[in-house]
Amino acid sequence: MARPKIALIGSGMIGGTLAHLAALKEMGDVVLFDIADGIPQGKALDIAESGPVEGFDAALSGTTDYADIAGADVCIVTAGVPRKPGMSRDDLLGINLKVMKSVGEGIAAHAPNAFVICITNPLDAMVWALREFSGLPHNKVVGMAGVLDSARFRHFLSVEFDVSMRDVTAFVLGGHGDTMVPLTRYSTVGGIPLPDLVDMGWTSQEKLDAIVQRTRDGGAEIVGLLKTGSAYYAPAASAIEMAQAYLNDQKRLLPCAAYVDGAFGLDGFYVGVPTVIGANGIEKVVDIKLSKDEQAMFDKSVDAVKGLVAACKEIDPSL
Ligand code: TXD
Repeated sequence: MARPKIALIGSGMIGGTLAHLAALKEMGDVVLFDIADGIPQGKALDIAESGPVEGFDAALSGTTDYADIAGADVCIVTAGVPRKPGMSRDDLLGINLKVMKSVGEGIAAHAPNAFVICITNPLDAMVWALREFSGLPHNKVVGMAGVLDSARFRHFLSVEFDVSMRDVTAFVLGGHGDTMVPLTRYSTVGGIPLPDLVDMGWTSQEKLDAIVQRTRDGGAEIVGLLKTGSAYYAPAASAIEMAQAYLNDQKRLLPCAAYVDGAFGLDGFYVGVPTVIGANGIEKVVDIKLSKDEQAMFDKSVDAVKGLVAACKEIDPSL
């Protein structure tokens, strides 16, 4: 049986890290695509040459021709520009929307049966635009944000509680922006919900609120430190977890920017929600009951995403 084929559309900081992780985990053969000739080919060759040392078997190649992604099982899209200090994710919309058009057409032409994971920012609008441009089924196009935002939240909590990061679970809803909604009552340490840990004196509400805010600012904190780009190790690891859930039919319950039609009172909209990912892509959107406060924060987040989608339609009336 042939190995799965993973196409990485965009071979920059996240794309290269995705290729490296996919090879190390022997997830399948990897094709790196970019418009910058030489970058995808060089990174593919360099990672391939680490194969004998790491002990993985995978065919890696780089290309600037969409024909080479033909038949990909998974496409992970990072094509576009990242933000610089002082830029918001939303500032990237104009440039990256045009990129999504060319990427969507390339995937539609050469890998229409792929599970597509969009990473490009502003994520919630770009994943919607990518789905529109590609015409792929809604359950096969998803955005990566919630897994990353939850991972950041879980990391900060594990430091606060001095427990293994593996024993912290977290739930983040809504858009991948300042309006994201970390749900503390569904986040736990070893199954103990965070509010109980506050009552047990493991932390204080003030410290918890500060951790929630640091999670919201997680991207900007790294952009401010790196100065020349944005985060790429944790974003890549997060997208790989989603790709593995699809390729191995793992039925993982993961927070993703998915197409929501009916759940959460939404009628056809991409936003961060709990999903089940398996061999059919997004197999389920988990419609949880939100408290009044949570619903208000979620609605605010949905409105922010609606604003970005409206801006996309302004720029490209074909949407
Ligand atoms: O959680 C999340 N979703 C975010 C997403 C987490 C971190 C970064 N986020 C966004 O991912 C970031 O704001 C950017 O929009 C993307 C990619 O970030 P990365 O750090 O990988 O950017 P790079 O290193 O600049 O790589 C982008 C590559 C680069 O090699 C360009 O040549 C290429 O994209 N590029 C294109 N490829 C194909 N087609 C077109 N049109 C194109 N334009 C640029």
